[in-house]
Parts: sequence; structure tokens; C-alpha cells
Amino acid sequence: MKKILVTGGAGFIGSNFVNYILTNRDDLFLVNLDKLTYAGNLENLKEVENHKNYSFIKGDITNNELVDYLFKKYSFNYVINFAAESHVDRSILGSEVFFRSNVVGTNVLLEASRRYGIEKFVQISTDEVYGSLGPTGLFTETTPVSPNSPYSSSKAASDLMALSFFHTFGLPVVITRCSNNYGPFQFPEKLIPLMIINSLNGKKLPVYGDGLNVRDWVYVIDHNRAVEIVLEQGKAGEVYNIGASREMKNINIVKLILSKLTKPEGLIEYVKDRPGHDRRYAIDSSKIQNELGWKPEFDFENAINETIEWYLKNKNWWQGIITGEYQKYYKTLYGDR
Ligand code: NAD
Ligand code: TDX
Repeated sequence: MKKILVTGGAGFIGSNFVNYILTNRDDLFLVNLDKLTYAGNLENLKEVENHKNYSFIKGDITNNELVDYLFKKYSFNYVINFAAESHVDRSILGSEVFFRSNVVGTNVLLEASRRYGIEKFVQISTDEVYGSLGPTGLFTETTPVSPNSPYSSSKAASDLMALSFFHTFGLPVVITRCSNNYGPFQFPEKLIPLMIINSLNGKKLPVYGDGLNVRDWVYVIDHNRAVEIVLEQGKAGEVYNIGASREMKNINIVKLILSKLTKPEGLIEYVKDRPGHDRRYAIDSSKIQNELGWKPEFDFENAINETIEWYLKNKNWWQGIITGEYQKYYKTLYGDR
């Protein structure tokens, strides 16, 4: 049985990955190392918490001693590093923890992987490292890295650190760069869950700037299927873009959510733009499609409906989140609206 260290497995994408792998595979043992920041939630893992091929460790990837202990104890075959501070707006409010978790944390995992030896290190990165596109064109793996936010620059730094471990030490590192994800268990600071929940609560929907910024959306399970394929077939030292070619203007996503929930467009409120707001992201995923045989399976219309349904059926999940700390964050970012 191959053993995988999955970091950040209590967050949105990581918990979907853990649930997906434990449901579909019986040849992999997962150790989930997660600090349980505001974004980590063990409720996401209720279905698998007692699974025989699963173990949860609460801890920080920047903790050298803990990481060393886990590598010694489990002799991991693979590392998949999902753990990160992931929200652009929070990185604008304060960048230090982004540097610590995303850059220093990745470095601690790379050093341990080098010391103990592993078969593959998958660094989960983002299309945001490429910066912003004009009205045309797509990010390819050879697009120069040119991040604009403290979040994306911390992700770019960790990518480069990871690639340097391949070039310098021969560590089998693979980088994935995915576009915007949506699906169950996404923390309601991100566009889609925020707009669903505010609509349901009759609150204003804060759209930044003119609402015409473009994001390229992929369903979280398609992303995780790609990660599984990269884990097994990805070539060391390579970068793979992941995306479903589903570009949408923000305002159109917001209007779509309102219409599915039969709520009035009057809830939309244009607010001050995000500082340094990237205008457009769009991913060319032909490399992973041609070389590794992955392609997206979920179409946007069905998967967004299922996602909205999930938030309707799981009110307890998000009602437990949007209290206390969340309210403080919300007020800092959006004021009293
Ligand atoms: P998330 O914020 O929902 O979850 C992050 C998880 O990492 C949380 O469970 C948190 O507790 C954990 N974590 C944070 N710092 C940690 C630390 N120092 N030690 C251990 N655990 C720590 O994020 P997400 O949206 O699931 O994103 C997961 C990964 O995918 C990130 O690396 C992110 O950059 C990348 N990514 C996200 C998207 C997206 O659309 N959400 C798109 C492309 C790439
Ligand atoms: O209240 C809002 N109003 C608004 O107009 C929020 C939260 C967002 N937006 C806009 C900003 C973006 O143009 O919606 C778009 C999407 O915003 P986010 O959900 O914050 O995502 P984004 O900034 O695009 O980054 C996401 O995709 C890439 C993830 O958060 C990152 O972790 C990932 O790397």
C-alpha cells in the first residue's frame, strides 16, 4: 500500500480530494496533516474519519520536528501539498502568514522529502502565478510567472522553490496550476459560496469594480481527478495547467446564482475594486490533456446547479462557519453592508 502525505486535507480542495480517493481507491493510505486554520474543517471529512486507510494529524507544515517525525513514522511514497493560505483578499489585509505557510511550509516539506526520499512531490499551485491576461490569449505552462497579489507571489515563490529541488537535488517534483475551483465545502469567503449564502440570507452581493473581471471555472472533482493522474503519471520537473475552458465574467456568475435561487438582481451592490485586481484568467490545459489523458468530465451548467443544491442542503455546514471570526473578517472587508 502506497502512503501519501496530504497536507491541507481539511480545506476545500484537499477534503474533496481525501473523500474522492478514499471512496474510489483501496490501494492508497492517506495521512492528512492540517493546521485547522479558519479554513480547515473536520466536518468536511465526516464520511471518512474512521476509514482504515486514513489518519488525521492536526499540525503545521512549518513545524520541522513534526514533519520529520511523520516522515520517519510513515515512510511516505508521495507528498501532495494542498496546504496554503488561499484567499487573495486576506493576503491584502495581511501577507505574513501567506509567506510563512505557503513558502516556508513548502520548503519544510521539500527538505523532509529530500532527506527521506520520496517517489513524487505534487505541489498544488494556481493559475494566479501567471498574473493577468488581456481580453485574449491563454496561460500555458511556458507563460512567464508574474504574480500580482501577496497570495499569488507566495504561491509563485513556493513553485520556484519546489522546481529548484528538482533541478538541484533531483527530487521528483511536479507542479499543477489550476484555475478557479467550485463545488461542495468551499469556504464562504470565495465568490461562488459567498454569493449563494448572501442571496439566501437576503444580504447584498458585493461585486468588485465593474464586475467584468473574468475567471475560468473548473469543478473541484475534475481538479482532483487531474491531481490523481499527475500523482501517478506526471513527469518530474514538469508543470501541468488544469482548467475546463469555462470563462465567466464575475457579474454573470452572480446573476446566474440569483436566478437559480429566484432572488432579485437588486441585491447586487458594486463595491470598491480589489486592489491590484487581476482582470482575466484563462487556462490552456492541452498539455495535461495530450500527455496524461485527463479531460474535464463535469459541465458547468450541471455542476453549478449541484453546487448550489449542496449549499441549500447543507445549511448547517455554512451556518456554523459564518459566525464569530467570519463576521469580524466580513466587516473588515465589506463594512456594514
Ligand atoms: P482552503 O483555504 O480551503 O484550505 C487550505 C487548507 O490548508 C485548510 O484546511 C488549512 O487549515 C490548511 N492550512 C493552511 N495553512 C496550513 C499550515 N501552515 N499547515 C497545515 N495546514 C495548513 O484552500 P483551497 O481552496 O482548498 O486550496 C487548496 C490549494 O489549492 C491551495 O494550495 C491553493 O493555493 C490551491 N488552489 C486553489 C484554487 C481555488 O480555486 N480554491 C485554485 C487553484 C489552486
Ligand atoms: O466579494 C467578492 N466580490 C467579487 O467581485 C469576492 C470574494 C470576489 N469577487 C471577485 C474577485 C475575483 O475576480 O470574484 C472573482 C473570484 O474571486 P475569489 O473567489 O476570491 O477567487 P480568486 O481571487 O480568483 O482566486 C481563486 O482562484 C485561484 C482562489 O481563491 C485561489 O486560491 C486560487 O488560487
